[in-house]
Amino acid sequence: MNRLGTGRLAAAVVLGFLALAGHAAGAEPAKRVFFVEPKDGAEVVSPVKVVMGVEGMTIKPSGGVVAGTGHHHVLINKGPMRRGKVIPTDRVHVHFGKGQTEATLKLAPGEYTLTMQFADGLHRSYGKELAHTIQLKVLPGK
Ligand SMILES: [Cu+2]
Repeated sequence: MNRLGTGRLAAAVVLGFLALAGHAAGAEPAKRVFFVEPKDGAEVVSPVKVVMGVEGMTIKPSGGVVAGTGHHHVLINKGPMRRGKVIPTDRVHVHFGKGQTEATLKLAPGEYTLTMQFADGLHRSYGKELAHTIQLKVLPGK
């Protein structure tokens, strides 16, 4: 009946300290955008989940222009757009003007070049410094 000293530990609560130092320490963080998913060279099936990352800039829905902010775009079978150029809206220039960082793209099977392009509130490209291009192979679905 003795259950003494069973060594049952109180739940160890680990406090996670959020490392916000990057912004507070004064070091200008490198500005970049990047595909979190899919990875360069990935082979996927449609619909393709896309996760878009950004560092050194703040996501803001389209509308007014605020320095240091913008929203993501995915350009299908295109490279980066020249800085200042307005990104068209059509089937191959997809805007995420609500500030989305995730999306699904319906793509027919084949090989693709996908470019993430960050742009300001008036959809004006930030240029190749804030772009990331990957290759993707979409395989036939089940
Ligand atoms: Cu846009």
